[in-house]
Amino acid sequence: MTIPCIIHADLDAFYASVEALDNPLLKGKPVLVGGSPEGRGVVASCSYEARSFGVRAAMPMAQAMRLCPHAIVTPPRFHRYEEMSGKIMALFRSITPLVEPISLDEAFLDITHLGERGVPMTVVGRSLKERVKAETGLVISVGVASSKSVAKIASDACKPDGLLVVEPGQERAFLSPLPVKDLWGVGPRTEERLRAEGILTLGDLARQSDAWARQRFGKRGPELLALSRGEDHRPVLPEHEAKSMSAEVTFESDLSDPEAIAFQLSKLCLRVALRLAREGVKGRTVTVKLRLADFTTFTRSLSLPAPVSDAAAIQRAAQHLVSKETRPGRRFRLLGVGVSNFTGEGQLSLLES
Ligand code: TTP
Ligand code: MG
Repeated sequence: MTIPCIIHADLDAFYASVEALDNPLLKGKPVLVGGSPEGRGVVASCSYEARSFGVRAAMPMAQAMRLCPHAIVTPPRFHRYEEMSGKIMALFRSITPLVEPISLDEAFLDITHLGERGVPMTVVGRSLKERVKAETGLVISVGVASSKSVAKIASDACKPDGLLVVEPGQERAFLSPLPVKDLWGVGPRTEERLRAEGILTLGDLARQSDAWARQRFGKRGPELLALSRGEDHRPVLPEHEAKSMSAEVTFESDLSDPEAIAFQLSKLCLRVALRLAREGVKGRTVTVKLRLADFTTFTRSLSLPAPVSDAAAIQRAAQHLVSKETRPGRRFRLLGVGVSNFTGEGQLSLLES
């Protein structure tokens, strides 16, 4: 029987690393990416230098600055992160078509075909890390294992700049000493409930019976038990079909003038219409994405009576949504337009491709 070989790759301090890549003055320094310390901003990403002062993601920026007063704070540049993410995912896909992106900076890769050919997993992992570094300048941590769950825990455990291969048969020994919160799907509440039962490590959990787990956590209980034992048969699912098509733009300087916004919107609608035409699909839902000067981001959607694909129709709907959000003094950093809820002849070919 073939043993699956799965990689979980995750960029180290993604946003902060991209900032240091683009501005070498930030290299080796505590860097915080997020909202301003004066406002109610939080840390989205922090360099490992900042982490040594106790700074963590999702911490209020003001608190992070108290812990690390000499940190350099920079606002996020989502466009740039999306661009880098695209490069990394393309690089992953050059190794295997079976790539399942989980977020901008992490993905599962099914490399069972390389394992079958006898390529050692440490060699695959090391060469993946080297290629990412050489082609993008960024650093990834890589976990390799026989399942998604174990690979993900392995990459988390070896950060930063790590490579950890859990050999087949060693899953349970690897997981056993780790705290239960390291398991995907165990949040603070489940952790607390397990602690109340005296269960602190994955080894403690792995020793329980299915009946015990079902009684306490319902259907999810036995699933958690299986994961704690390193049993996970979920396949790596590459993205097959586009479910929406969108375009967005981050402005050089924030926009508040309704006419200037309408002009930008018209350009975005044209881009989306071109992409829909290329795929031969129409969509019934038009969505706009808006990001304010303070980084508050939200979307507004409208479902139309009939599917549309032409720029003018998309623009009418998008403009209607945006007009409700523009008001004097409100400044926008980013504008996006998307069409989804596809129907039409093209849909079949899209699904097949
Ligand atoms: P993570 O991979 O969780 O964090 P990271 O890449 O900054 O650091 P590491 O993986 O080395 O622990 O998230 C990826 C990006 O997602 C991160 O750079 C910024 C963004 N993000 C937020 O915006 N808010 C958050 O609370 C978290 C956790 C991440
Ligand atoms: Mg990361």
